[in-house]
Amino acid sequence: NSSSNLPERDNYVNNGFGYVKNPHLDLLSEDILYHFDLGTRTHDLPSMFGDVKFVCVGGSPNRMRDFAIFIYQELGLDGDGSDITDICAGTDRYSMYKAGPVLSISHGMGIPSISIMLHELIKLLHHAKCRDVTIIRIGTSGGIGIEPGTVVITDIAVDAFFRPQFEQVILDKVVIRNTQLDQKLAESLLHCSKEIDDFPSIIGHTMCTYDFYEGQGRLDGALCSFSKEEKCEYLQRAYIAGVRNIEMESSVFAAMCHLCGLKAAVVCVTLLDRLQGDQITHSHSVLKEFQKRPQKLISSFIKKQLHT
Ligand code: R2B
Ligand code: URA
Repeated sequence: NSSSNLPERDNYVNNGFGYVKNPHLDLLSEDILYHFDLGTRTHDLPSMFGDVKFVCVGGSPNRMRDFAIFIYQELGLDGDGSDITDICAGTDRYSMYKAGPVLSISHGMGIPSISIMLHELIKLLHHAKCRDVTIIRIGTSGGIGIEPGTVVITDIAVDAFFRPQFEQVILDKVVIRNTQLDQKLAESLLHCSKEIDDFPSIIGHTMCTYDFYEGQGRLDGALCSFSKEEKCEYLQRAYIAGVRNIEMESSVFAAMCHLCGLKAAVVCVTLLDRLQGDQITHSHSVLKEFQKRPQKLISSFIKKQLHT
């Protein structure tokens, strides 16, 4: 029933190989990746990106630049990486840096922002003929019942009702998508973090919301219509459902990567325990050190992968 709003399952045509599943793309004489300021006519994407094996994405442009410089140095590439330049300098929507086989890209905040970035990134990987790419979101989050600074490796992303799914509206239909992440990759990342042993890390469900304030049950937004008791009851239920942290991109990230056949992981540090409060009160330097934790883990994981 095409006029109903009942959830549907996806039905995609594979383009034969690679990550995109869109028959219309083959008909384009040129594909402009508008928000990256890149295109198939203006840029030689296979020579620019053909060797990419790891893509790391995170919200903030500066953090993703820092990560690119860090991984550049960790991989022992020529120089110190400080002259690394933004490949998307022609636009201020997203920033992109390349350090050998690692691409580091910012995605902004929230589902719509990361979703646009992922469409263009996945097409970029397709046009560049990349193979066997692993993609990891490194980010921040609010923890539930765990020590601030804990790194949570997501096994599955859930919505605000704790359902392991993402609802994408397409034309006037709601399409339900699977938000399962790669379990083997999550286990390897946990194993790797236990080897570093600098900070606590766990595997758990990640709740993905459409908002930072009301959407995450905060009492400190410009609007709030619920009591502290109602907030705590909701977060307790989330904990019982297996949720260990809350952020704003994991569900669409998991869903798109799953559909496109990209091996994907979400690794977020928690900045606070939401059972204790809503405001992020740690000092700038503590927060900086927390945000470095997923970077350390991913860098150690990538180094291990490249050397085996
Ligand atoms: C985590 O942190 C941001 C909000 O502060 C958001 O992008 C997210 O997922
Ligand atoms: N990011 C979020 O989305 N929520 C938090 O509580 C902290 C960071």
